[in-house]
Amino acid sequence: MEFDVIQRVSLIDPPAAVNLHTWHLEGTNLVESLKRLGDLPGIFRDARAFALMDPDTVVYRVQAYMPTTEGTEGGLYFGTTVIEPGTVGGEYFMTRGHSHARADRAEFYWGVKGQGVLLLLTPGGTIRAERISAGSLHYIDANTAHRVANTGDEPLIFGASWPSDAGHNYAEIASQGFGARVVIGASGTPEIIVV
Ligand code: M6P
Ligand code: ZN
Repeated sequence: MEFDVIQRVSLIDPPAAVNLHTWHLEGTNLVESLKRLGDLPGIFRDARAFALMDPDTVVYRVQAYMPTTEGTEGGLYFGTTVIEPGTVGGEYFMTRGHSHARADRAEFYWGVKGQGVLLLLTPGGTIRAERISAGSLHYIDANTAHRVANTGDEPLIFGASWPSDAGHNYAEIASQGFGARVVIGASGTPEIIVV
């Protein structure tokens, strides 16, 4: 069979790719950040234990594929976060945690590898916690602050996708805290304590 060719569309490779083993992103428009303990003062409860640890210790890395300018309405971003295993005085390594600058923007997280906890906090002060493991899918509702702790003994990898006009609001959590902490409990397993 023959087609009448009006125009040929060239077939190209997309500008970015995800390595499905490591979830490392490759390509263009990638933004990367690395957080060491020294970048996270005041996040963990035990300030004494924190002060005794090496501030150069890597806590987590983020890679984000940002194909549109930050603030663009209607766009999407895609990210991968790897949190190292460890604790500060028995409190698991975790992300800084944030709400969205445009608070009415939602987000997806999903577990790739390892074990963790997603803490969720509503403006009314309701705290929820979801278990993260390979394949877990987490819908972070609008107006909900979110933070992830690695509760396992290997790196925790999770993916994320959020609107390009969501932005980050770190001030809210910095001033009022998260209301809950993920710690090693008496039995040696993760416990969520309200503080
Ligand atoms: C996910 C996304 C990012 C976020 C990152 C680390 O990849 O939610 O927007 O930056 O986690 O979280 P935080 O910014 O709270 O340190
Ligand atoms: Zn977010």
